[in-house]
Amino acid sequence: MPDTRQHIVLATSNEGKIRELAEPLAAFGVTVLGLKAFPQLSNIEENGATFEENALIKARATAAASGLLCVADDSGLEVDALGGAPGIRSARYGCDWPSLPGESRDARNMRKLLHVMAAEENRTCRFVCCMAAVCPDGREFVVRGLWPGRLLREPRGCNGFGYDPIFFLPSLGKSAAELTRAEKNSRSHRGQALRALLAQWPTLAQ
Ligand code: ITT
Repeated sequence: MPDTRQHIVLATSNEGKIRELAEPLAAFGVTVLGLKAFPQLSNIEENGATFEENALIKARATAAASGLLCVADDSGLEVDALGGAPGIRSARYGCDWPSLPGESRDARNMRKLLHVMAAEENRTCRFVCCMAAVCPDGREFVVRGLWPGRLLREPRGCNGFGYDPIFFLPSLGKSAAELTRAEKNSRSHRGQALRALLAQWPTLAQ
């Protein structure tokens, strides 16, 4: 049985998210377990209407099943010209498009978004991350991070995951997939949300 003070569960099966969060939390002496450690929880239905609701749904279900402090995030890309889409549907955005042979879920999502946005000049967008922590005693915390950028017209770089290769940072002249993990963490929506959560860590981990 994992030690309840030194282990937390990150309620995600997205390896990219686990990689981004495990490192900063290790500095607090905290080991991050992913959902793989709890196979009975593989199908939590994210049926909330907002990032906040979905993060809480995942964190509550995982806390109840594991008895550990659970952190979940719900995140996505909001494109202004599309009224905030794909938003909470970011992970599944391309699932109504046929896959090319060997194409990943992330690659299909980007291919659809670049096609839908092909004739659009307004390319402002932002990554949003809501992170929820649910303690074994039922206390709940929710924080949010925003990362503004512009949508590229073709993918650049091969770090990161998801929409990183088409998310451009004008101030750096690079896409998010051209940043190292540390460079991304220090700026990203998830990094901001995580820092807001860590600022409350002594209260959370009581
Ligand atoms: P879990 O629900 O298991 O955590 P998921 O990938 O389904 O994994 P979300 O529901 O939060 O996660 O969907 C987020 C999607 O938004 C993700 O799959 C990416 O397509 C995109 N996204 C979120 N954060 C991102 C980031 O830092 N870089 C690139 N794309 C990101």
